[in-house]
Amino acid sequence: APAAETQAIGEDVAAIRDLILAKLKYSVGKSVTAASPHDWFVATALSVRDKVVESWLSSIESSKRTGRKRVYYLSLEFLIGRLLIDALTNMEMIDETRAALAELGVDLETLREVEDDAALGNGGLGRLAACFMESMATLSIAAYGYGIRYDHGLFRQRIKNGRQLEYPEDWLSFGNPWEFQRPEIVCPIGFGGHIDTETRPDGELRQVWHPGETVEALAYDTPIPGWRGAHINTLRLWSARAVDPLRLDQFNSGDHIGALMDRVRAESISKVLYPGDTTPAGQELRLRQEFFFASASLQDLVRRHISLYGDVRTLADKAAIQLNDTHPAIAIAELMHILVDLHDIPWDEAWAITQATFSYTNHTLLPEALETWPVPLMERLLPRHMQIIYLINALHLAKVSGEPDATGHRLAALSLIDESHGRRVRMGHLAFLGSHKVNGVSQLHSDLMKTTVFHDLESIAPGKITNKTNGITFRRWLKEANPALTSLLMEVVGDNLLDNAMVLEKVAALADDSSFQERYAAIRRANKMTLARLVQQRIGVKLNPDALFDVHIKRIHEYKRQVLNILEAVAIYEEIRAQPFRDWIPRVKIFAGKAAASYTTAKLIIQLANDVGKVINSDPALRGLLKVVFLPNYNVSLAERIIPAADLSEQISTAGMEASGTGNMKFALNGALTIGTLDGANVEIMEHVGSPNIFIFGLTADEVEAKRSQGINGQDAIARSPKLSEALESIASGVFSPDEPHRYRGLVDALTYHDFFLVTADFDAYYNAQRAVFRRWRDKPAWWRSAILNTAHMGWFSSDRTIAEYAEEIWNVPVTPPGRK
Ligand code: 26Y
Repeated sequence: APAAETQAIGEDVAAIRDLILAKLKYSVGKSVTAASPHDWFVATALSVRDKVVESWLSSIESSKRTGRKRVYYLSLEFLIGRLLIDALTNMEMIDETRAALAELGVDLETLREVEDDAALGNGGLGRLAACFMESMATLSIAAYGYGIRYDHGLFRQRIKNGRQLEYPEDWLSFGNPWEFQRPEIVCPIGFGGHIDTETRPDGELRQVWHPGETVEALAYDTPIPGWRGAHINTLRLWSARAVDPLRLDQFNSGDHIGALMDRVRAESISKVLYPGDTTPAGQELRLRQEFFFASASLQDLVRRHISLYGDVRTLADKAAIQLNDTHPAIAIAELMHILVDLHDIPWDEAWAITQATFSYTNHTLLPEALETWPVPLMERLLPRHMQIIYLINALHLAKVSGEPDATGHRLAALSLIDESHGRRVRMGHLAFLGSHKVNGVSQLHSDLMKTTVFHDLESIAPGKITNKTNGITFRRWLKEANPALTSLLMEVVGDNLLDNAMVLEKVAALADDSSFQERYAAIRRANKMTLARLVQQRIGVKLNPDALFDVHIKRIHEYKRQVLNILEAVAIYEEIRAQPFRDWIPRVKIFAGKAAASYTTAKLIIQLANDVGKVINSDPALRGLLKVVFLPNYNVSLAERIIPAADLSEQISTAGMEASGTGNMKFALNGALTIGTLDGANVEIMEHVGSPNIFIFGLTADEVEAKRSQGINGQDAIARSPKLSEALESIASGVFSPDEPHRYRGLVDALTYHDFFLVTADFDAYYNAQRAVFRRWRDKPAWWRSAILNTAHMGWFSSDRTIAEYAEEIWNVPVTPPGRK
């Protein structure tokens, strides 16, 4: 670098060092000698936060000044992870900050590790919201995320005797340096009560809702910097608070606990992410959460619109509201309530504004995840909103009942009310009707939406369903997770890689270049060493970094078929024992993921993975050729460690069931080869990386449907496959659970007689695909060629591309790609 530049960097480092020292002293209140790593973390976070705030205030000012249309992303989940490295990366301060800390004898990597993950999400849907927030800022879209500030995010998972135990997560216990409390922004949220009819001055009638109970929503803002810090958006999370802190009379009369009852009840709304909803009390709490944050967000954005533009009727010109699944769909009824009841807008006009403002993303076709709420619960908790939903439904059904094909069957399918098992409100239907666009998250998923759950609704609104294939932010999932690979790639494509991911295509020209292959492979090797150290620390299992790292990390669910993977491990285990001296390929199967606390089968699958690992890892006959490890407490920051060290990415869901997947993209970008079904975005990944560079196997979505209609008994498939029957037999007979031989009898019986996820039907195809993986692995130049081509062709899966599509085709807002400063 030229001397002037070096000197400028030197000055930057000194200034950052002084700022960190000032923060440590005056904001943390610690001296250099007394400071813990956490103190240094806070001081460093606060110093980068200063730069973020500088740019944040000008972003807000400029959006105001230019009258920009705003995008509101409503999501019950934001699975953010850690923010220190992310903020430093996007503010382009990471090298200088690392150097400044080094001068103080502090290691940035140590500080990275002390930050708690913000785990305000369950899985893919929540992580997508976090990637989208980052890309919206990167593209200078004036966007707000709205959600709930859960006191406790996704539970902490521990594994004891192979079993999952859930513990409360407590991310706020050491404070949160990234957020700003906004005590002046408080929205009243009503529940229950009754409705009066009033006559307006103009003689029209007006419905007035008098809630029986009110809680307050308190705003907390977190700035979200885009790449190069050019634009900063706001994530506004709501915390629930009681109107009165306690009942003083009751407290003074000696009932100290009773005096706090109302407060506990109110504050329970933002207490935990996804409270168990297997009980009626749990279901009610979940609905209260949904309305709480939808209402607060709508009140807040309508207030902002009116203060800027004076007239709520122009809302749709200046605001686009995206519903992340149906969880916030009650916002549609809430906007109608605000427009019709509070602003006296005529119904039809209010409905037009609502439809023009809202759009809805669907993330799953699984029937158990399609939200419906019992009508009696809605009537009790949200009486006015239930009335509004009935009116929306009546007008909607009146429109279609005139059509020639309006049979009772069709009207029942179109209705907002499902009458088939008690009366329930279909939130997907409400979201569909109240939106101008509805999208799926991969091409296959969007196509399936039109033929399955939304078939009838699509027929009365052709063209409303569109596709927006998911993406991931390359800042986090390439640069922050895999800095060494990012540097290598930048040498080839230039340092605008994170501005325009499509430049990655240039890397394809080097796929066969042996010296490039060597450097690419060396980076993988180093990442595997790092992961091996972490595995050793966390679970005490020693891994061979030259083994093939075969990785299956995601929520544990039957449709994701971790069992299929475990069965292959068991089959290979038996083979190695039978023929120990064939030239086996050393392999490590890595699993991680959480099971919902109430999902018994998923928890049994975790136990099976652990039990199988225990036997295999300690069998000397294997001489380390096969290891099976289950890493506890999977979260965003663990994913950032595992993905860059993966050779093989397991994406093996039953075709038609995984809406998209986004982990699949993170792996392929980092150069893992995928073994997968033609499901979700795997289909598009195959189209981009080329079918020779991905291992596709198994039934297609159409074949799954056909097969299921013939029955889901697994006996034939098992009888046809000696390897499968042997593996099932050893699991069922207790080879892996000697302390309780029948532990997996039920699981194996289910696969044998009622194999809904078609594990047995796909086993041989999967087994053979794994052998094709081995053949490629043996041919190292061919393996690395495929890996490099995966990286090279993944640019399209940047969430910048996804967000640009939403901006143009759904939100009607301009985007400004980031540029070099
Ligand atoms: C209402 C409750 C039962 C519920 C809570 C959370 C239902 C669904 C969810 C979460 C769903 C989810 O994470 N879906 C995933 O969304 C990703 C982002 O689009 C997809 O990539 C992934 O395939 C899909 O399973």
